[in-house]
Amino acid sequence: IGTDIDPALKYVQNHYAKPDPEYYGIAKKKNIIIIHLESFQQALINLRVNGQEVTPFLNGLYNSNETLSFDNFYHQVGQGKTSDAETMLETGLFGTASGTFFNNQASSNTLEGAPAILQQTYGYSSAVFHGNVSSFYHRDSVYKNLGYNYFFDKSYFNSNGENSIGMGLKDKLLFAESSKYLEQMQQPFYTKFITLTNHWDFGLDDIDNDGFKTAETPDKHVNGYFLTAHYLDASLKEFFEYLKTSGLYDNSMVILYGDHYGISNDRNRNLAPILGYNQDNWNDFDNAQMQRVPFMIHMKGLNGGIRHEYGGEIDVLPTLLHLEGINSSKYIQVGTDLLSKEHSQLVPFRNGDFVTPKYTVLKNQQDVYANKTGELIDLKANPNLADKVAKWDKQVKEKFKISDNVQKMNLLRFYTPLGFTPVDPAKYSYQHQIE
Ligand code: GP9
Ligand code: MN
Repeated sequence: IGTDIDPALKYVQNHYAKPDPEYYGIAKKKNIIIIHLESFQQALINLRVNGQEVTPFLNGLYNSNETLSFDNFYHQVGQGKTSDAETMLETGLFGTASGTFFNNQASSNTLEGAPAILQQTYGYSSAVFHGNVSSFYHRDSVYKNLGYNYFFDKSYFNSNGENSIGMGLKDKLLFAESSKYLEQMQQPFYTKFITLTNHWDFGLDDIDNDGFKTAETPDKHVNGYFLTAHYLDASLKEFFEYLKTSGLYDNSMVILYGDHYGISNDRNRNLAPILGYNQDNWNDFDNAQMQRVPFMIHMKGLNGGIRHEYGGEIDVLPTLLHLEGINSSKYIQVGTDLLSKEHSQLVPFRNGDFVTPKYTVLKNQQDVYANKTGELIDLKANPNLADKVAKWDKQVKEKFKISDNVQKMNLLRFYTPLGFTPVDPAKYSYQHQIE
């Protein structure tokens, strides 16, 4: 029957990955600052263009021993792009197979999201900062449904003239102008900064270029991508300086992630030479490799390092809850804690392709590549591997089915986790100032 939450509950129980005691609860009641790096791919990390580091600040963070950095972390968005990344991070469920969960169901479905869980468990306040209008992706109503106390959208900032580019406020201004709101928030807080300048079509005003000499490929969007990523990086440097001088740094955990690719597959050949690859041999396997995005957890005193576990955006919320010392097993979330010894390293893409530590499986199991060599494997000559691939494919389909059914049939209205109070969106109101 369509209203049955039991398969989802059973799925979550059977797939729960219990936390590593070394990390469980280490960020309890710390402020949480999530930084959504728009269109930011892992390939930018440690990359040099014309001898200059594209993202020197992020590289420093990535290589810091107070950062847990992941170098095999993939985006898992579908058509909902940014909003799918938000769906996964806030709710532990995927975006929908087609269409956009935020635009369609997220305003009316029952959600059991991160802001509500953190508020109810430890009294966190919560806010989103973003330089686009509040109606985009229906964020205005979805955030209420997630239990966000505040939404500082474009209307809170002066985005006139040179202050904006592309879809809205420039990142440096977003961070600088948000501080007056951030420092007034009741602590501990859970906040999310959704950056915007590193968004297609990667335009940057000359006044915002600090002298970075970008690539000169035949693709002006690829060239622009390095410039806007470099600008985003500088905005983060300034924000961290602010966090340190304000003292917020000392009791905050900062989580940074790239939401999805910036350069689409049909343009990757133009990117290839900059990354040191031969563009003539570029293929689907290489495209799949490019779906890696950064995931970093930074906190003063953290025992960090670069981790090689495979994972994706769906795994962030269980990871975050365990860092907070909250057992995630009573919530309907289909990912697993990246820091758990029991973490599942089978990483599905929203189109059904998937990656494991050893293989990349594309086109409905038709193309199976060995990650180490990039070679296509003949499954007919490898029946054992063929069986494994078929088994993984079943697991991927099951994971999506559980997630999709919860959203399609609004199943969380039939299941309130012990101790959780359903969110009443009517209790939230955001005053969007008129410019
Ligand atoms: C829009 C911004 C970009 O406000 O978050 O969304 P995207 O186009 O990347 O989905
Ligand atoms: Mn995006």
